[in-house]
Amino acid sequence: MAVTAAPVRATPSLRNTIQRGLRTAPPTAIAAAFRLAEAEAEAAVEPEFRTAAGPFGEASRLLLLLPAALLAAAVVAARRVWAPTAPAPVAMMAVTTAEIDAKFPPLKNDGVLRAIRGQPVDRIPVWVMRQAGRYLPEYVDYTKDKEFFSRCQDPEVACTLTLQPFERYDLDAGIIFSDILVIPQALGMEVKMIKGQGPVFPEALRTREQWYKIERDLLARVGVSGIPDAEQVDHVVAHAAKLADALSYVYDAITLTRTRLNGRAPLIGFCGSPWTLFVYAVEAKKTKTYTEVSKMIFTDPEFVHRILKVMAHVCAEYLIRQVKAGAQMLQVFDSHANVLPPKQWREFSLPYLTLIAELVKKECPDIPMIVLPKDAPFALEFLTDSPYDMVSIDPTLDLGKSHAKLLAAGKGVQGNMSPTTMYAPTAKVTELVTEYLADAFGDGSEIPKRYIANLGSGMNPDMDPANLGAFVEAIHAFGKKK
Ligand code: 1CP
Repeated sequence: MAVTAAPVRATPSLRNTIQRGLRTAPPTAIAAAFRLAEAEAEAAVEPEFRTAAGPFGEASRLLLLLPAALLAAAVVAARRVWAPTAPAPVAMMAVTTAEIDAKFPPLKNDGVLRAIRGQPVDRIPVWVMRQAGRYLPEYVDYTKDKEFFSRCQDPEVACTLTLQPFERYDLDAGIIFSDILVIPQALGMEVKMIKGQGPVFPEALRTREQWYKIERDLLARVGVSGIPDAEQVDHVVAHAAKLADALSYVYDAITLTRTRLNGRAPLIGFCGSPWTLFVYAVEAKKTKTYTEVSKMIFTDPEFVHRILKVMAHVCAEYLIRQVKAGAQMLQVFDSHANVLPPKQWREFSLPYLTLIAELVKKECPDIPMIVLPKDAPFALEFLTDSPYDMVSIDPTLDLGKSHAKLLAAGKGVQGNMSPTTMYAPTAKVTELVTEYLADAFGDGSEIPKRYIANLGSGMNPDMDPANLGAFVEAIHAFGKKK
């Protein structure tokens, strides 16, 4: 009888049956087990039976494959015992904001929270981006001998800087003094804030080998080693909560600041979007072309997704910890949303923004969340049915139309006066703000629902502090009977 050299293979249906039974095992382990089992079975079969169908047809083939199947199951089971698979994240008890509120002084001004929930407010609430910053002489004076990230890492300093603008303005929210780049730092990347240049990563993130090492080092921090490169990512994700411990200085700053705010206004916690953090880490310094991230998304999208997945899980855990430390609302900055064409934004940013909000809301169901897709007007329509409560819009969008659109979707709008307004003479600022609100909302006979006023990208170092005072007052005056 002619003997063919056709290798023995598990039939697809048999393979499926076993795979269904072993769904909890990682696919790579199952594939490896099958390869091993097939080789074993083939070696054990007498040569005359090694034909495509065998002398007794398909039945004998299945019979021959039984030991292979059993062996596959045994190998998978053994692997699970000897090499631990990524643990399932520990289910946490959901925490309500009321439980956290009980630990802090009562809130005297809840305007922003009421606006996010769609409750009536007696004035438009307002805060601005970079309200703690170099436009304030007291900020310059207090920080002159303190390196940028050391300010973020010292809760006393971060608290002082967050509270400084409250000495001057009747603000409706404070944002904790920190930076979006503390996450890459916490993941083990070096970030320097260089005067005149902004953030710089001395080692740009460009290769899989660099990222695998970052994952390996993160796992070593939580006592896990010996995981193959391909499987590391799931282990890192499973340990995201523990990895967020590295940012305990932010949580301490939040607790201290909320206590010292003494209920004057809610405190905002924040993080950067995974995509935005990825851009900073890969480009490494200021860029106008975004060459490196663009090359990466079009040549190795799977690798990009792997990084974004880790970032998203760590961001979510970081935000959850900020809430537990006292943050009363959260904002996610997708500051580099504009780098992506709309289709690619839907692939590389939106799913991770959504994942963050879902993970946070699972554990902190009633925490208000705002998302800022900067300079990406196309993003608005995709955020109307996202888990975010409010979208922060930039000055490229029409306030009235965006507000109506989001209101119809049960969400609110934050934004979006152009910061260039702050270069007008102080008296003119009042006029411009009144006009801008009237254009969007009419004569002011009603205070718009679900609206928080804000100022584009915020205050620049060369802006007059008096103009922010005029801005805040004019916002508050809108809709008030003269
Ligand atoms: O009041 C506040 O807003 C202070 C807290 C805060 C926030 C919310 C700071 C302090 N940074 C941020 C967020 C942040 N950081 C964003 C998102 C907001 C945005 O899109 O503008 C971004 C992109 C960063 C990264 C960053 N930090 C840059 C680069 C900006 C760019 O164009 O790429 C720079 C220059 C910084 C430094 C920084 N962070 C914060 C301040 C006050 C400063 C300026 C440095 C200083 O005043 O000493």
